[in-house]
Amino acid sequence: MAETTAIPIAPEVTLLRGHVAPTGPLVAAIGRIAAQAPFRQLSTPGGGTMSVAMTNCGPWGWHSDRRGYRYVELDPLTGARWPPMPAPFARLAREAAALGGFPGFEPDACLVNRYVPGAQMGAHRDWDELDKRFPIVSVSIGLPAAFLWYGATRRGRPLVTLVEDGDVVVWGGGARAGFHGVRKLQAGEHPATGALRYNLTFRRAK
Ligand code: MD3
Ligand code: FE
Repeated sequence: MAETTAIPIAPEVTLLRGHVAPTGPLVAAIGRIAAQAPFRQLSTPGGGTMSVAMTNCGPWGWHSDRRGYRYVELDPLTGARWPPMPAPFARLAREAAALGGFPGFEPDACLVNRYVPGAQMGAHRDWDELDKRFPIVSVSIGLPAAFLWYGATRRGRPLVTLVEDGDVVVWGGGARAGFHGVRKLQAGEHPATGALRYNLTFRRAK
């Protein structure tokens, strides 16, 4: 959708509202990924369990356990490589990054997050990637959620942006180091996903 409006929500953070429509094909592709690499709730170094369930596709997958956060080539659950990144995923990430001001983005990792009502993501920054010059592209699917943007520190009141099915957020440059999170998902029904929200996070890990 080349006609998408690019809405700057913070310096070097761009919201492409409704960029993906319909999202049904993405949901179908997520189903095929999860058939090979099931969703799981990861442990954190602090000993907690994340409320968001995750899986990955592409050469590198993000993983967390008692030992820390890192990218792995093999799914620790199955011992197999992560499912390949579907060509339409890579194309979507590349085109969205360009619209957000970051041409030439070739992701090698796609983290798939699955939120049930009550699931949330606390303030953090994405910092496990080797080269911080690459942007990050996030695609929201299904139930709406409140994105929280804290910026340079996790203190203070975040900027709140409601993200809905088909919305894409691109951030890079100085915003690459920004703290962000997702507010607790509210219950609801969405035609594409039922009672769920998915988020695809495209990154260049290595
Ligand atoms: C830009 N995932 O997996 S993308 C992650 O919805 C992660 O699952 C989030 O953060 C998710 O590491 C969202 C990141 C994000 C969050 C809030 C923002 C980007 C933002 C708020 C404003 C601008
Ligand atoms: Fe993040």
